[in-house]
Amino acid sequence: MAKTSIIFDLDGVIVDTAKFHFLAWKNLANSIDINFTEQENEQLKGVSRIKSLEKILQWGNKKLSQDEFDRLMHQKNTEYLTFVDQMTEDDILPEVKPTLDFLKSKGTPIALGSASKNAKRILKQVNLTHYFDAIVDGTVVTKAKPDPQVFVTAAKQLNSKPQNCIVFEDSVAGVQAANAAEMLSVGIGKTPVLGEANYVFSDFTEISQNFLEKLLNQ
Ligand code: B16
Ligand code: MG
Repeated sequence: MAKTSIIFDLDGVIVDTAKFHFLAWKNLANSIDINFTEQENEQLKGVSRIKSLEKILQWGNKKLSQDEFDRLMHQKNTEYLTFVDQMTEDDILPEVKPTLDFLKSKGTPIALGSASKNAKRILKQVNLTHYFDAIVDGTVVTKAKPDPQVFVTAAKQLNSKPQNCIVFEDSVAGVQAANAAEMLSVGIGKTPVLGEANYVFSDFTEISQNFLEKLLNQ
């Protein structure tokens, strides 16, 4: 039987950096007189930095020169990184580390599939880098989720066929990307939002070793 590989999204699955993205985007939007709510932030989950700023400008009905656009992207990321650089292992979401330990103990190939250009910095900050056999992030991918590129690339790097990969994702676009890659998708979040996933759990405290074992053996 072919070995099952697991691909983890980062933000919202391994760590909750969404709250830092929200603060940094809110400050930036407010600085150019655009109101920015938590509901709007939901729509930025899994979305690249460029696309996020494009959406915020659209909501605020604003057009900017390329120079100004680049300057604001840089400003947002600088503020975001001040939060990231204060993260510790305590910021790893509940039961994620035991899950990684369990998968390692079974010899499961593990990859990261994230839209973030800061993914490696975040994994290092919370001491999780050594769990990953492949890291595919926003510095590598050219097509944003829901395009399957990020997960297809991760599978290739693990020498796995897509049909043997399972993706853990918290965003709608990410679940769609996993489905488009013909991988089994496990949504982390709320069922009404992630209804397209094969399975949905609120978080890793709801995922038993029994269930993981079944996934690995199917
Ligand atoms: P950066 P994921 C995504 O991470 C975030 O969900 C999304 O809100 C963010 O805009 C994107 O990364 C890009 O992040 O600005 O750090 O390059 O969920 O794909 O791990
Ligand atoms: Mg995510």
